[in-house]
Amino acid sequence: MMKTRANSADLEAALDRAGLENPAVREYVRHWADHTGVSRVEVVGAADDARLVRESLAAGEILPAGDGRYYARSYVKDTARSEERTIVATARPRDKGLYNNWRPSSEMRPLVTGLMRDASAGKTMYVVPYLMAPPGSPLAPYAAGVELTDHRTVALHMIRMARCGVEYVNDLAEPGRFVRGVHVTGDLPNLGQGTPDDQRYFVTIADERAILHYGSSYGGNALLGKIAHGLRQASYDGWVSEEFLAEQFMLIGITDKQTGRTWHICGGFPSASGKTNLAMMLAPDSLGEEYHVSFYGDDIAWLQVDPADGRIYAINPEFGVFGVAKDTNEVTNPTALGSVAPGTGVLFTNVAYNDLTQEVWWEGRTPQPPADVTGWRDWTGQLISERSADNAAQPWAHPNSRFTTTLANVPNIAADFENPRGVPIDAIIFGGRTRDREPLIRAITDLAEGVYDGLTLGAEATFAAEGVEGQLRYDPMSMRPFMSYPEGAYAAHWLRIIGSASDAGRPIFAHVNWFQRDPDDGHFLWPGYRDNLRALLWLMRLKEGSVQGVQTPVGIVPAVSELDLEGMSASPADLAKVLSIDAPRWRAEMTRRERHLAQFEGLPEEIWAAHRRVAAAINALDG
Ligand code: GTP
Ligand code: SPV
Ligand code: MN
Repeated sequence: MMKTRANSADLEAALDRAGLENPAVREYVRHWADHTGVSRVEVVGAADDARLVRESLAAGEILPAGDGRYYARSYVKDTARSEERTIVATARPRDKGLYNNWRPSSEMRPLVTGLMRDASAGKTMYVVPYLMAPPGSPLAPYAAGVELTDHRTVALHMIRMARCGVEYVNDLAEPGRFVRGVHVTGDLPNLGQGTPDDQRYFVTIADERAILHYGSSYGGNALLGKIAHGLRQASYDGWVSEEFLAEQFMLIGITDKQTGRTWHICGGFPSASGKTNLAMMLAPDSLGEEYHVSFYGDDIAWLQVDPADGRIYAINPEFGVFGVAKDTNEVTNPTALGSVAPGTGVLFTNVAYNDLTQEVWWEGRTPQPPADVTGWRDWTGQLISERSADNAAQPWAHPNSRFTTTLANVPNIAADFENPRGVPIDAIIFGGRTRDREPLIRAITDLAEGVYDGLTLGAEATFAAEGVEGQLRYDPMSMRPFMSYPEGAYAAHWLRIIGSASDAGRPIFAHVNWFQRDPDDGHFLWPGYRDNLRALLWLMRLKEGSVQGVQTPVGIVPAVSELDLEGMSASPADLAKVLSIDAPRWRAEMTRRERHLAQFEGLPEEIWAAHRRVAAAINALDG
């Protein structure tokens, strides 16, 4: 059957109807509508959400999951970001780093545009104008974008994850200054995912501010505002302009209810290592009278110095949460459950779903899966009751299954989360998912040692990206999958931006680890989740001078007596372990770090000096 192409009169009428006035955006839409061969074009924003939901339900693309909640399955081989297929392309070979999979744009643009030619034939192109910043932010000039997608569910996700509407691009000071994101789903069953014949390409052409993603409709592969723009493009822009940092960071406030003082902390943990959970943390019951944690962001922060007061300010450029479902329950994260309650418009992806009751379930939601399996299907759509014996032990939900909900639904959202200036940062923390060596928390006061600590952040691999779970790998500042320029320059840019804060405005650094385990029985030595607040409160007290901690070669760790442990259960032996420095393990780690850092070209001498200082101090330790 001949598929009709959008004719130019209909296209112009669609743009007019939506009030899309920016001539550069209109030209961009025309070009790609023609190139991808779509049969219709529709401009959508937040105001279209209810209608798009109705249409998606009617088409069976999403299913109802109770009142004002929705469910979708992705294609079975399309369930996580693919790091091997993700590429940063520019015209400058000197932009090549260790992790950014750099390729010349002269090679990548024709390749991907070739794959996209007529690849959306017969489909609708959803034009999604968005802003990755609170409106009026000093960083707004870097935040405008337009995603073109041929997938309606992707548009629904974008509306939840970013501020969407024509108003964000109509009045740009420079009409042509917006990120051009093209998302073409492709023929998912025939893309050879994970084989030598893989057809997928997720390319950010950073020096042209263009994003071309082909071959997926899942998460960061398809929601281009989020990590492709919010992290890869933005970190490149921040570096080239020398104005800001864009990092895979959560952002929270901790308020002392008695004094009203709020501390703001941001920090990076690799994918699926606890950012969302920390940002949604409730104070432990025993501290709930005294402290409140507020949510600003769980995945991305942009940081800039305000010369007016010399402090670092952070914004969350996002408008929603794309959170890991696994292990989310009333005990671990009641806030997350509140944010996906009836009426929130939440979209679940790849969890288990019950056809008859419209309930959803995932591993860790309850200790055991529902006893009555009637109506339950796993994330692939297979009825649990019809599973073969071989598959009986398979999880019902995909380990990277997620929920997508807007920030305003998060029960502990900060009152000032839309403040365009952002919030002043008191501390920057790094945390890996590591089963040994890394103590609960170690504070670092020296700038170069803080940046060095971020560069040597490591974590065990998770299911957020395709790959092997459990293997330790370095993930500098939790940006390894999102790095857009060379690591040496990245370190120098960090030293420059944070170093331009005034002395009084400089944040303290810390490294945290909630995931240390007993080597014998594997239990977590620290209870984690809500109790993590205790470590952060200690850090704030340290910064203010009311506790001293214990100096070690890798930073200051708490004395047990300095941690507020009221109402918490952990054995004295476990506590002692998470607060100690294991000299032999650290010595072995320093050798690995040396090899890791040596791979980075042009690493600033300050970072090497920090490494040598820490290594010498560890060598001087007993044991
Ligand atoms: P991305 O969205 O992939 O960037 O991940 P994230 O860093 O936001 O991770 P998230 O908070 O979603 O946590 C991932 C997994 O770690 C979930 O299954 C959590 O239940 C688990 N987790 C988070 N915090 C803790 C903790 O303090 N202790 C333990 N044991 N597990 C935790
Ligand atoms: C991550 O993998 O770090 C995420 C999810 O936050 S995605 O948007 O798919 O990148
Ligand atoms: Mn993330």
